[in-house]
This record gives sequence, C-alpha cells and structure tokens, in this order.
Amino acid sequence: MTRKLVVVLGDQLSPALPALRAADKARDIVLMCEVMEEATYVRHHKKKIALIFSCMRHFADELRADGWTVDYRTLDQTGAAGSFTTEVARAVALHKPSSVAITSPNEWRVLDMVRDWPSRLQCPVEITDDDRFISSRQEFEAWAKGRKQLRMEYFYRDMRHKTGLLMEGDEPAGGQWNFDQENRKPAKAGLSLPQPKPFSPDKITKDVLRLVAARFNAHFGDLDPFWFGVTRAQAEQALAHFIETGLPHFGDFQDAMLEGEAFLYHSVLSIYMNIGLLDPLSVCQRVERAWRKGRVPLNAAEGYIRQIIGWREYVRGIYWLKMPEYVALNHFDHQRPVPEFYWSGKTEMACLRAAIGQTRREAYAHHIQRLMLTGNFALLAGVSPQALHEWYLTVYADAFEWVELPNTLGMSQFADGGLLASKPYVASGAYVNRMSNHCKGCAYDVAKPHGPKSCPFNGLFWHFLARHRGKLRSNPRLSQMYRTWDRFTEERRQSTLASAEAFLASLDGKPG
Ligand code: FAD
Ligand code: DLZ
Repeated sequence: MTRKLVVVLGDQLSPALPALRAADKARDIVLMCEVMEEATYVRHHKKKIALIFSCMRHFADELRADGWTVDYRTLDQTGAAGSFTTEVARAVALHKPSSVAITSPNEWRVLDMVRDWPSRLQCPVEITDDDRFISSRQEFEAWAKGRKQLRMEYFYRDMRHKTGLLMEGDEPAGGQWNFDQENRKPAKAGLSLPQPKPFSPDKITKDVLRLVAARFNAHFGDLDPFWFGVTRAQAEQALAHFIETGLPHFGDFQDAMLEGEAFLYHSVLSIYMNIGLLDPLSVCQRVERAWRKGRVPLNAAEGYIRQIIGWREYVRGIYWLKMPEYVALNHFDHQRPVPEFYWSGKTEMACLRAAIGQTRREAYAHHIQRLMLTGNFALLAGVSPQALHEWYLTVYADAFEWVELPNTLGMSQFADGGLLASKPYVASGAYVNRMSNHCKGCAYDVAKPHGPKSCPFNGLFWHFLARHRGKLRSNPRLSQMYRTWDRFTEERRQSTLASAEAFLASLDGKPG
C-alpha cells in the first residue's frame, strides 16, 4: 500500500502545516520525536526544552483526537544518541512507507540533514515549502534582487500592500506607514503594568518538567515556575489577553525598561508563533480588528503589526538569502568570549544584571534589552558574534536560528557590515538612563564619563568608535559622533580609553 511517513518537527506544530495538508489521515503516519541531538546542539535553556516537548506532546494528542496515527517518540525512547535522522530511519524500517514527507525545516542545519535522507534512507523524500510565513523565500529573493540596500522599511510597505493590513485603499491608515516617533517614551516606576497570561502545568507538562529536571539539570536557566501555554487554545488565550491588556500601550513604551519588570507591554507571543501555535497573519488581523473597533490606538496596532509582517518576515528572508555564509561573518573581527556574567548574572551593572537575571528566570527578555543591553554591551566589548549567536540561541525560549541569527549577527552586532542595519546599534550609559530606571540603583555612575566607577557603557562606547574608526568614519550617521570625539581634549580621550581598557581587562573570566 502507498503510505507516507509525515515528519513533524518541534517548531511545526500547526494543523495547517503544508506536509499535513497534503497527507491523508486515514492512511499516512505522522512521526514526531524528542531527540537528544536537538536538545543539545546548543545547551538550550531548561524552560525552552520543556516548552517544546510539552507542546509537541499536546500537539500529538490533538492530531490523534483528529483521527491521525502518530508515532510519537519520547526522549526516554529515543535515547542518548537520538537524532532526526536516526528516528526517521527507524520509522522507515518499521512502517515501510512509500515516501517520507516533511515541511521544509526552518534552519539551514536541519534542512541540510534532510537533504541527505533520500540516500541515507533509500526512500524518496518530499520537501514542501513552509507557507506559514507571509513572504515566501522566492518572493524575498525577488524583492532583494538588484537592491543596493535591503532596508526593512520598504519591504514592510510591500507586506502592508500584500496583506492589506492597516490599508485604506492604496494608502496607509492614518496617512503614515510608521508611527515610531510616538513609540519611544521612557516608562516610569509605578505604571500599572499587565502581565502575560500564565497557565498551570497539567499532567503532560508535569511529566515533561520532571524529565527536563532529570536530564538537563546542568543546562542554563530556571525550570520553575513554568507558566507558558502549551496548546493552541492556550496560545489563543494569551493573544486575547495581550490585545486586551498590553496592546493599548505597546507602542508608547516599546523601547522602555524598568527594574523588576520583565515584560512591560510586550506580548510574549514569539514563543507561540515560532513553534506554530499561533499563525502570525491571524495575530496581525486580530490586532487590526482591535484598532478598527477603537480598542487600541493606531500607533500601537501599527507598531505591533510592523514587528511581525516587517521585522519577523524580513529577518527570515535575510536568513535564507544569505545562509550558509552568513553565520561566519565578523565585520569587526571581534574575538572576545561571552563574558562569564552573561551566564551567572553576577555583575555590578544594574541594567545587565536585570536583563540577564530575567533571562535566567524566564527565558525571555524584550527587544530593547536584547538589542541595547546585552547586544550593545557585547558589541562595545568586542565579543565574537559567533559566540554571542550561540548564547542568544541558548538562552531564549523563542530562539530558532532563522530569526535569532540575523537579529544577533546583523541587527545587533553589525557583523554583516551593514546589510541589515544602517549603523551599529551602540549607545553609552545616557541611553540606558533615558530609557530605564536601572541607573538609579547602579554601583556605577552614569553621569561620570570616565574614571573609577564611571558607567562602563560610557568608556566602551568611545573605545568602540575609536578602535573601528577606519571602518566607520565614512558612515554619515556616525559623523556627528566622530566630530564630538575629536572635540574632546587629548587628556579626556586618553582617560576615556584607559577606563575602557581597564574595564575590558577586568572582564576576562571575571564578573564585570
Ligand atoms: P513583542 O515586543 O511583543 O513584539 C511582537 C512580535 O514581533 C514578537 O513576538 C516577534 O514575533 C516579532 N518581532 C519583534 N521584533 C522582531 C525582530 N527584530 N525580529 C523578528 N521578529 C520580531 N526574536 C525571536 O522570535 N527569536 C529570537 O531568537 C530572537 N533573537 C533576538 C536576538 C537579538 C540580539 C535581538 C536584538 C532580537 C531578537 N529577537 C528574536 C527579536 C525580538 O527581540 C523578539 O522577537 C521579541 O523580544 C519577542 O518578545 P515578544 O513576543 O514579547 O515581542
Ligand atoms: C529546539 C528543539 C528541541 C530542544 N528539541 C526538539 C526535539 O526534540 N524534537 C523536535 O522535533 N524539535 C526540537 N526542537 C526544535 C528543532 O530544533 C527545530 O525543529 C528545528 O530547529 C527547525 O529546523
């Protein structure tokens, strides 16, 4: 009999997955597997492994309830040497399918593995494009072809036209494509902040939590409390909760940071979108509806939709356009290892302590913490972009290479020499002080430009600009900064560089 083996990966948990749509539940078999190779190719945060395994188990149950036959392999069954390839080989020997079907994996590493399957398995393998994105890989390539600069803003406008989101005919709603100038308010302590919707672990999740505690105890991060949703229904509830409570102020305080507040008005929905529990286009349509009904202002709806149909789609396009060479780029030839305190959180810098502490606890930090705290610091300190890429991929529950890598290498570290960003995202302590209240409780003095106990961001900022002048001097967006540096007295320049050097020397292997 002609029967397919349909392989569903841990970030493909969508009933409308192309490989499932093309299969017959009365005849074909679905294979899902928890495997050591995926859990350890980087030593993922414990919460991330628990999230993926629990969501996989719940999704397998949903498929079974819908009439599918699912061959589900737990980590205990697949063992210490389990990989996608060993498990598919086992299932091919057992079920003797006429072909293997899979939706194209979202990571180059896994796609490369799958391309090897036909010869390894002696069985035909059908790879279907993943159409859970708004722009296909081919569309993005066509958009990028012949352009000198691949700026997100223009791609985003095309996506607005394509989806019709926030459009009035051919014009953007409100007469503007982008309302970012309204979106940079600092938050003040005392704001009444919503929290993301928490869910209590059920029996399946409790089993997974025991497994992760036993097998991955040495991995980074806290397993408890585990409050993520693990089913499509729960992800939908988290979305509805966010639209009601967080979205109205999402735009205003998008770039703000507050001591003791991990989430502010952010949605914490990337974890669900990235594994397939929420469909990104439907999320945007729900947000648009909330605006059309007058429940949220346009700057919030536009800002939110831009992150998804703009940034999320755009970084995916860049990933597939530029891989596999992209991962090795290192424009500034930065070689420093990731500082030890990125793992321990033990640093006297209050802002980094907060961002890394919540990363350990929640496997989450919001965009500005990733970009302007851990990313900014690493770039100024000269951390290897490849080592940093591995750190981001490890520590966040939403981290999958297609989205994490362009954000880290391109947007945050400028390691692609400016393909993604028009200038490096670097800032001194003044930025952190403007956008947060961290500096008030910090052991360092943000107002001090150099010298003992001056905010390390201050010295490092100028050190970075000075040491990379050759590569950056012609960037028009930095010329004002270089003019300011040149106006400093020689004595001030030397003291600033000496402060930064002393701090960098203290970094190697020691808490900052
Ligand atoms: P919100 O602030 O509520 O934003 C809404 C949604 O927009 C997010 O859920 C996400 O789907 C999308 N989004 C926003 N910004 C981006 C962006 N720059 N790229 C892609 N999608 C975006 N995002 C990931 O999903 N996975 C990652 O591994 C990841 N790594 C990052 C590493 C660095 C160095 C930086 C600077 C950013 C990274 N981002 C990553 C982008 C962004 O920080 C996260 O998407 C966001 O913080 C997720 O939290 P949220 O759901 O509360 O987002
Ligand atoms: C991230 C991850 C982890 C930790 N474990 C598994 C797993 O055991 N089984 C699985 O199917 N997927 C897992 N994943 C997600 C995969 O790494 C993901 O499917 C690829 O990164 C996408 O190419």
